[in-house]
Amino acid sequence: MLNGAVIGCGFFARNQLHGWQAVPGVRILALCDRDPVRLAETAARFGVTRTYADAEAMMAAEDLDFVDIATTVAAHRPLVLAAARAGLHAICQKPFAATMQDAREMVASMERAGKVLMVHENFRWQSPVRALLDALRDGAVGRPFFARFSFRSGHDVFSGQPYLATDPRFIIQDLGIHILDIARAALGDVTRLSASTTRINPAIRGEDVATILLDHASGATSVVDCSYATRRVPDTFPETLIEIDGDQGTLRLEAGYRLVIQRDGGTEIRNVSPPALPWAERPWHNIQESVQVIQSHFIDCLRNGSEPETSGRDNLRTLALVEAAYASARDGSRIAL
Ligand code: NAD
Ligand code: 89V
Repeated sequence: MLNGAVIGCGFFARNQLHGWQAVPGVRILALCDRDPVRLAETAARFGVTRTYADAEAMMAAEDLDFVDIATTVAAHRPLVLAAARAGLHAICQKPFAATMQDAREMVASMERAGKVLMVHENFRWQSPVRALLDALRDGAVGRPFFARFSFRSGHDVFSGQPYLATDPRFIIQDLGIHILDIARAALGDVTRLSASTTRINPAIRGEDVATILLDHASGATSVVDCSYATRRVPDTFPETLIEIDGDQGTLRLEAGYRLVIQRDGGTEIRNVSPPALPWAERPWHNIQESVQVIQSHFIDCLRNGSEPETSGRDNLRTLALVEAAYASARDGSRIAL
């Protein structure tokens, strides 16, 4: 049995707590939040009796194997460093760190401690995205030379996550980070990038539209386009729509979780809808299922000693794309990675 604790009992943590209940051989022993009301409510809802306001006190007092950090980004660095000092494995929510320097320090501290660090970068673990990646890796379209990774919605994300309306950075840091990570998972690392951003919603502080052009080391080009200002019916939140052109055919992940593979004059259409887990709420069920999938991956890695696909070290490259996109949008430059 592996013992874990969840730090941060806010909007998203309930998905992580539901997820843990379904991962065999794991038990969440303790919860931590600085907010006593959220802590008590979450403890009661998930039947966790051991609760703490202070994460380091919890790490010292409990017999833990890992911590699951579900706070917003400002607390990620101190909590990962504390986990390293306590000799615990850690999962940390995205965005992994506020700066590249912090991120490198977090990765180095866990490597020195000899502990596993995974970033909760769950979009590439969504089962529809996974179906597309599997088809691509199986050679369904040959060598990919172009792709578009698109997330456009008018869904009200601010009511559940009010900080998204007030943070100076919005869509690239919160959502684009996931889509850039999917682009990396599909086409590999990026050598050059340029980006344009704008803000359509006058009631928020950061950018809510971003268009990013990527050159991949493989020679492929891709576009990552994100918007929370798009009025469309039906709204596709929270689907990432993907098109990939290869030298042998095309792959499309279309609205409604339809995977379309065209090759040699033929068309194959697969329904790759994610299962709606018993605790899930539509339309979030796609994201919610991926939480359970990424948690299972983390536990598999702890058991077999392998590095998670979305490890802290891997995530440095996704985070670098976020930083480069903001830099490019600021001054119009094309950035070499
Ligand atoms: P939230 O503000 O609702 O919850 C964060 C909680 O952490 C709060 O209750 C706060 O009191 C607590 N906290 C902060 N610092 C702490 C500390 N040092 N010690 C103990 N408790 C502390 O935030 P949220 O919307 O749940 O988002 C949390 C993270 O999850 C963010 O980084 C967000 O980007 C990410 N997120 C990820 C996904 C995904 O699909 N991967 C979806 C939504 C949110
Ligand atoms: O996944 C996320 O990080 C969320 C949302 C899908 C709303 O952008 O914040």
